[in-house]
Amino acid sequence: SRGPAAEPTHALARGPVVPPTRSSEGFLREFLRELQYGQGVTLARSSPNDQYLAMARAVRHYLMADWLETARRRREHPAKMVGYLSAEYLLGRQLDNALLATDMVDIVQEALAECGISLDTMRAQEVEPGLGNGGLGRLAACFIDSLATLDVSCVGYGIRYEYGIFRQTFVDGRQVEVPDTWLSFGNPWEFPHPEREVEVNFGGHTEQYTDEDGRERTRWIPGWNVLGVPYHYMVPGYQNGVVNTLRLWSARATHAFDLQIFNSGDYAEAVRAQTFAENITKVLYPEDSTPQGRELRLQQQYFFVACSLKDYIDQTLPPDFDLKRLPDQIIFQLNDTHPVIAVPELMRLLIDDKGMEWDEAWEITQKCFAYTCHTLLPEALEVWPVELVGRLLPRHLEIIYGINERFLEQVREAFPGDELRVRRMSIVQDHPFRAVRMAHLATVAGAKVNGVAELHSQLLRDKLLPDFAQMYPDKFTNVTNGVTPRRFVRQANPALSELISEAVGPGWERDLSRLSGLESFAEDPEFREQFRQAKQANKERLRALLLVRDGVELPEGHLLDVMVKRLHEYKRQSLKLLHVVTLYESIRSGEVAAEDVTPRTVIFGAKAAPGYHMAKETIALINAVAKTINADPAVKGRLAVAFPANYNVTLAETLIPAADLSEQISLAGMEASGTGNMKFALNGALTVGTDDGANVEIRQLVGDDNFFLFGMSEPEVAALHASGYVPSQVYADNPRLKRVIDLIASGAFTDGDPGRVSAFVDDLLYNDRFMALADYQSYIDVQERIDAAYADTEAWTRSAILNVARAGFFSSDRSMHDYLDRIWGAGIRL
Ligand code: Z16
Repeated sequence: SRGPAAEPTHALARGPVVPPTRSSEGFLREFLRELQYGQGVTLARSSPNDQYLAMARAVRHYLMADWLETARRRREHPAKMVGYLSAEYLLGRQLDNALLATDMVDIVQEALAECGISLDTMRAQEVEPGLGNGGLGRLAACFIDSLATLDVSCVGYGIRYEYGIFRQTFVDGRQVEVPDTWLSFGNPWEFPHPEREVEVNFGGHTEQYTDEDGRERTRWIPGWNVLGVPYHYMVPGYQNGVVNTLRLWSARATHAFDLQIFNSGDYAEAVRAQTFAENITKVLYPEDSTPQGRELRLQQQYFFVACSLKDYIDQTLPPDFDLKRLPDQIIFQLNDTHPVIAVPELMRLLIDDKGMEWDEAWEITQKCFAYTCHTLLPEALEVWPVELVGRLLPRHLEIIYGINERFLEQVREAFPGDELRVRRMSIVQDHPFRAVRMAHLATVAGAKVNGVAELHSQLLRDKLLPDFAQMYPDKFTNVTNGVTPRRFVRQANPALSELISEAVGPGWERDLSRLSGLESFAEDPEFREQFRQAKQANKERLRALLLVRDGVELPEGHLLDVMVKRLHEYKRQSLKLLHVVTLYESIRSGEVAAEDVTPRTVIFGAKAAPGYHMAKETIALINAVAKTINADPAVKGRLAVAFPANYNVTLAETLIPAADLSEQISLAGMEASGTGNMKFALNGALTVGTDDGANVEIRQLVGDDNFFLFGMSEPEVAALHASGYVPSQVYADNPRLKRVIDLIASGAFTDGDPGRVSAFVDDLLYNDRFMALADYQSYIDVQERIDAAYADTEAWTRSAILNVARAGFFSSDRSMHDYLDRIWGAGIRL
């Protein structure tokens, strides 16, 4: 039961939650109380960490009344809720976000100044929660931000990894991973709720039994279990008094387990069991766009969805709730296949725990889930070996078989005699090994299936899941990704934000379509000058950061050319590197005079999955090339390469606003959407890109004159594949490309050692799965056009402003409206 034992008698105890006074003195009081009573130190004796923790908690106070009020409102006026199920949330730092949401920056700055503390020092204390890999995790963070800003009822469910995405370091230019100990200095942004723990079962077997009503039923006799403890995070809307909740689960050993072993007298065994249980949420799998088929990962997936469903059904819904009405109350959005085991889990809950019949349970389940696919790489779709699922989740495997049997019956009915189709569509594959295809399960169970950009959704229908699109044409839809303008424009780019506010008036952060009001300012020379000054200020900010962060000294006055994203072959950092070496080689060989070259600094940022060999080779080569180029007086002042280690959300916030050129050069048909591409355009960088993912929509919106398109289109890629692609032929036929590859292969960048580059070079020449060589000449040509275009400062600035003016579509608020219209449906209150 909740609440006090007796009615409170004092007025203070009855009254509503009173937020602290919104003034610098009010904040100072909260801060000092937290410092003295919370941290137990005086200001004079406090460390920067003490100060940071105290001030973060003080900021938290200003959100608390809204959080409690939002929760009360949602309880008392229950509307349909979005349960966002995601194994990753790449949140980025929380302090600035909270200050912006509460509009407290000035107040806090003033209060801290009275204590001799700088807000920037406090900002720098925070270690960002890196509970995600890249695009997918950051998208989840943007979406929950937007839902709070739109006042949509949403709970984000996920995993509180003790170690997030690894910290990347370079040793002799090679990537070395260091654990991300983000919790080691304390986390002021989380609220543990051990009293809301839930039990999660694993292993064991199933058995048939006859219940009191004489019905034949199945029950699961688990082999072991763990506890899930929820940690709550505030998700504030933008200055609207709404605070939603992110609920991340942490694994603990069960008490029963402890006690049992303790009673057996084996203390060491009891501690081992504890460690075993807590391993489940120990670490984030550092894979982006490629699945890791490890047992612990399936444990993580089941762990967090089982916790989330149980929490929702048993703790969030009223006790007497009629589960037939579940689809009126909740839609679970499946962020990729990672949470798809929630489908058989809901079936199990409804049938085994709540006593429902299969057909009724299935009807409900099909209305409660929708699935977002984020990839096109066939090997990136998760499959779980039947043997593993059967051992870890025997009841779920039975249910999956049950779903599949009924589904395949429908396929046979719709397409009689087409057994090949049946095999293609089956949720359970036989070859190359027996396994559950999670994307098929999600597609069969989901009320809707969406891709993340127009092109991606089309290819999803036509290439990845064509049989399903044919059978369920109405299931498939598109929602183009978006990014939150609060973090990625307002917070990351104060200089540009001020200009925007002056031009279009305040409030654009909430309605990004209003950026179109900038359109006419592109023709105003004075505005263009101010725009350039803002870009310049951002470059200086980046310069200062890279100097202290990485000891890197950026040259001044250069075109800043930025490629930041996970290291993946399909994204083609290799192609960018070929361009860099081409520039270098053409100056060195005297083909072009150094003074005729547009000065350019190329910045890379990329983490490689620790087990991804080719990606790590590429990182080593980028660092080797950078070292050579930066030390060569022949190109000094004309070409520089920087590769700051450990690209993350925090670095992105300084890097993206400073960029002139955004590199989005994946092989067409490979990048589902991209979201970095949107952040750059919104910050006034021009894109050089292929016709891939959301680049297509960016180009359509900003216009061909303000976008540098190059490379094959997706149909051209398919045609080249079909006709047989021979990269070594491309190399042999293009003298310039040959010179560049030969230079790399000679060891010119690796102290004369060709052995250190042979894996990279051999792959390009004899494999080149993502056709970097096929797009090479087109890429070099477009980069030459870029050099010329950048020299025309006024025209470049006009294009940059038009990028900002025309990119308002890429707000994640718009994405949320699309989910509401196309997927989540009526019942969700706006
Ligand atoms: C991921 O970050 C993405 C796809 C995926 O299957 C798995 C992970 Cl961890 C990315 C896509 O590669 C990217 O194109 C897209 O913009 C992003 O997800 C968000 O949809």
